[in-house]
Amino acid sequence: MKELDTRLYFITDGSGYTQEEFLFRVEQALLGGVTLLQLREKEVSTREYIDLAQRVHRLTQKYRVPLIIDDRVDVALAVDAEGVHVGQSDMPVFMARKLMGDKIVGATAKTVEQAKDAYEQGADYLGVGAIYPTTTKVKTVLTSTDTVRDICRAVPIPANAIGGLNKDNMDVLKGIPIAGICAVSAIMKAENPAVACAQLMERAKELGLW
Ligand code: TZP
Ligand code: MG
Repeated sequence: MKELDTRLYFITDGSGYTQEEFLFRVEQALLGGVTLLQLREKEVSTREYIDLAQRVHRLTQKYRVPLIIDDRVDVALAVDAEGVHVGQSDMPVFMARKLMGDKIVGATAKTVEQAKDAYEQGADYLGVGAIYPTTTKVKTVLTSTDTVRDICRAVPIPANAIGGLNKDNMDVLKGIPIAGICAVSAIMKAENPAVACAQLMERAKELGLW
């Protein structure tokens, strides 16, 4: 299994920000201690996605944080990102694995069956959720914390909880052997992303999440 620190997995959403503001927030989050970063931009052209991914990659390299590209294996390979994340309606995990070689391949799982399937196809980690309703652009259904626990027990790879999580509602994860949490809004929309990251880490520590 890969050495992968998924404790504080920041997923981007640049909507509403200029590129300058966006990159500033990404760097603040890196300074705040995110351990893994996913570029997830839905409404940009391929050229813009590559351009942005290169800029973000320069930042993640500076802070030695692996960069994961959402959905787009071609973009991940083009910018030599450290990995890709595929959802249930994206490229199947085994194909992404074949194309990505030894790089990181993450997958979304909402059920134990999907989790086992992703693991067997070669996923390195799982994103499990949504734990809470989310306003981040995503078509998703809620996943119970019991399912999160069952998934953690069913597969040997790290599983992260995702969806509507913030420092004030993470307590529902207490006692569940997740490897980390994923957050978009709690970091992206925070007044100060660096402070928000530090607070998320602090709260996770208080709750003994990892
Ligand atoms: N997958 C399940 S929920 C979600 C994704 C990408 C969005 C999470 O965003 P937020 O803002 O942390 O709720
Ligand atoms: Mg996707």
